[in-house]
Amino acid sequence: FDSEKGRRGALIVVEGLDRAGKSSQCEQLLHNLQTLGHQVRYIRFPDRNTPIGKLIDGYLRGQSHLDDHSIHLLFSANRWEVAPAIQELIANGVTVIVDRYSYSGAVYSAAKRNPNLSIQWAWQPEVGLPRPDLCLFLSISPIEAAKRGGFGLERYETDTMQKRVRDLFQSLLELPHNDEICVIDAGRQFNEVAQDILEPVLECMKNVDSIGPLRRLG
Ligand code: Z5A
Ligand code: MG
Repeated sequence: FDSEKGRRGALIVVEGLDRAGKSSQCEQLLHNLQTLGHQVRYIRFPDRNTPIGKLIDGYLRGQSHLDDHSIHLLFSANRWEVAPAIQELIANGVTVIVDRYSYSGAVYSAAKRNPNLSIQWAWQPEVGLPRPDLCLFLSISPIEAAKRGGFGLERYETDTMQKRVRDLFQSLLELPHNDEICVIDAGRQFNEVAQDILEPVLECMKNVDSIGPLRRLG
């Protein structure tokens, strides 16, 4: 459909706080775009199925211990191993929806407050990865998030970590160069949130030619 028009795909990232509904909204967005006839793929990070992803999964479940820098670089490596496939899909006119990306990568590691692991350090391995054309940030209050299922099972799911992550994401959103970020109030009804996501995504896909070729994170 899109490739007939010779248009590249768009790189759409969905980021946000825990239990904001990222994964369920990504599935819904995939469905909505496919129904409209677009070529779309859905990718999530961490991708727990690759050899690197399996190490990350064991760590998150508390089955292994890794140095903070080491696990940080594994999360980044997990993105780098998928980056060529993302680039190829985009070049072939396929829009790629990505569930969590470099922003989660930098923020969760920095939230550990390891004195030798600043957010600046944490960002460096992300430099050069495909840059999102649009990043939807799903925002939710701690009270709303706590009402949703499955909390407290993995390593970072503690109140202290969640608060720090919230503050760090907030400071990232306030940086002036992040013009591709669109904040969505994810504490509402599922369908309302889905509609709020679909509009800017369709707009981005339509205007992707004016952005030019896929950019890289700087
Ligand atoms: N991490 C990292 O440290 N470094 C990195 O580079 C990356 C990640 C990429 C695992 O990630 C951990 O890895 C994560 C960050 C860290 N640590 N923490 N904490 P993950 O993506 O695998 O985490 P997850 O298990 O998928 O949880 P999540 O992403 O936080 O959840 P979500 O995707 O945002 O929400 P959901 O699964 O779609 O929905 C949660 C529940 O809420 C579910 O029962 C839904 O049915 C319900 N829901 C969704 N929307 C609504 C609305 N609108 N109303 C009511 N209920 C709703
Ligand atoms: Mg998720």
